[in-house]
Amino acid sequence: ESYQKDITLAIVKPDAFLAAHVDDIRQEILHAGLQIKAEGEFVLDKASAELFYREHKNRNFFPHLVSFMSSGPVYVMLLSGRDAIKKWRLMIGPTDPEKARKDSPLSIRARFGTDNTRNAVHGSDSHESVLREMGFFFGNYTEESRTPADACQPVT
Ligand code: DGI
Repeated sequence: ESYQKDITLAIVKPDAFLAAHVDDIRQEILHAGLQIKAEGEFVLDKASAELFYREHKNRNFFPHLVSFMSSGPVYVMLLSGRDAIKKWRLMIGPTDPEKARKDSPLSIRARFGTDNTRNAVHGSDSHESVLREMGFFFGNYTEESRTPADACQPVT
């Protein structure tokens, strides 16, 4: 269904949040013709970061990833618009900012990312991920026993 391509979840990670890039990134999203349907600042505790990235739990970089993602506030946005998943993935660029600077120099990770861990932003990679991830932050998620409603503090 075309609907499946039309929402995605964007996260400004702690590095880009700390560097005050949230407003720039928000503006780029809107200029690209995507809408922001829900948004908010969150602080992930370690258990929430582990749950969010649990598909990587056996990777050697997992502890580093989890401590980074729980090191400070993140800014989460639910985006909608035609081909939102693909569009946002193109805007953010490759996972590794070094590769991004070579292959996709205008991408967000090329401009704001530092290394494989501190890569500025997240984008969902599939519709299944969108559903899981949006529930994680914005509710209506029943598959998991633990959600940010229990574990994350929205910052006001
Ligand atoms: O969807 P992406 O964020 O582009 O990439 P992913 O889902 O494969 O990995 C999720 C995050 O895990 C990624 O944004 C940064 C971290 N990561 C992935 N691969 C590596 C990595 N971190 C390190 N240090 N080394 C890696 O090879």
